[in-house]
Amino acid sequence: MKTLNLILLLIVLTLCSFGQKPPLPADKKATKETVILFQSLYELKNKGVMYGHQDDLMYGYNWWYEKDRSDTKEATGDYPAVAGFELGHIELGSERSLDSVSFTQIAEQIKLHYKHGGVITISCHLNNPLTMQTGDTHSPWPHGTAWDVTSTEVVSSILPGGKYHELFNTWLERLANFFIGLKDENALPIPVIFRPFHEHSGSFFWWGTNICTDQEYSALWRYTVTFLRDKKNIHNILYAYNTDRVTSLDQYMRGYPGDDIIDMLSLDMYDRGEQFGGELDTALGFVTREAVSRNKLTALSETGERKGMSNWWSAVLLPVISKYPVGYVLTWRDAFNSKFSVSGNPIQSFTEDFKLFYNSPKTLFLKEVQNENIYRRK
Ligand code: BMA
Repeated sequence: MKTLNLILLLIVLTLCSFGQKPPLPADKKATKETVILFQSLYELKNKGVMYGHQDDLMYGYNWWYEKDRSDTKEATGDYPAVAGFELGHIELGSERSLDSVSFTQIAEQIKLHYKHGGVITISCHLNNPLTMQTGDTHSPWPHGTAWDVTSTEVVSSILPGGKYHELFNTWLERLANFFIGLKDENALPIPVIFRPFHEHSGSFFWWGTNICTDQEYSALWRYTVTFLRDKKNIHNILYAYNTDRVTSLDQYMRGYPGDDIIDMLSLDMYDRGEQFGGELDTALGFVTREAVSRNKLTALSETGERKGMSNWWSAVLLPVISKYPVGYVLTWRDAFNSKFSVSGNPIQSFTEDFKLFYNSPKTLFLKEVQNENIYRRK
């Protein structure tokens, strides 16, 4: 009898899976290429973890703007599958980002990486729209920056009805223009993963957990997406929700703007001590489970270590990320002067170990992702 029940159950499950439609992005008007990217990444996360690196294509430990150069490629012979870019200061109408990279160069590298079949992810450390207007302009850093957490009124001041709402709209217009400008050789919009207002569980940015309420945070997200998607008609963006280190799903979901807004559940977690492996294991466990149950993508969107552990890639990071369907893992930028590097990205110091990580069948770099043809090009 038991065997019969089991067989019946298997038949039902098989029939159900035949009828299952592949998941779709939150934006119902997402472009064809954006839908394809979303669905490819949804599948690929069960095959392996893509490696990503912030600003990899524009500068490295000891170089700046050299055609085709990349620290990842120098260590492994291949580019990262995921290229990370930063748009902070685009809101000000500046020509260069807060990391001194020209936006023209950023757009060019995005186009090139897309042409090569890689994935693009974009972060944005927006200035503080409220404190920027006030106070002593000679105040020391972080006055007026994303890291200025001296006021808890910032988010409410830019939402509809707030004193700086119009200013925020101007900022969103500038962001929108950048996204609209991302076109491929056939003038089709390039799909990107956008991760604004990141690390909400921390309180080190003006949108952080103790700096605004969860309702304000959610409203900020909803307003931003509605502006870009519905007002500006931009449909080539997959939106990534993100927190810093968390110890429970409840903490992770505080301020979540909703499944109709978000495409990816991502986590940032840097190695800050012995507990890291265990904490990452727990957090990736509940974040990826929740993502799969909501048909969303996943990523460990920032990680790194600063203690100088020579086998961190192979012995700490790899065993944990291999356990879960993590779409990509990204280490932060190699700031131009290595001694000044705040990225915690140990490629350069521990190249041999990074090669072990690269050679693992679990990790995917650009060539492997090209073979997967994630944009389904003919
Ligand atoms: C931070 C640091 C900063 C940088 C910012 C945006 O984590 O790397 O130096 O300005 O990211 O890229």
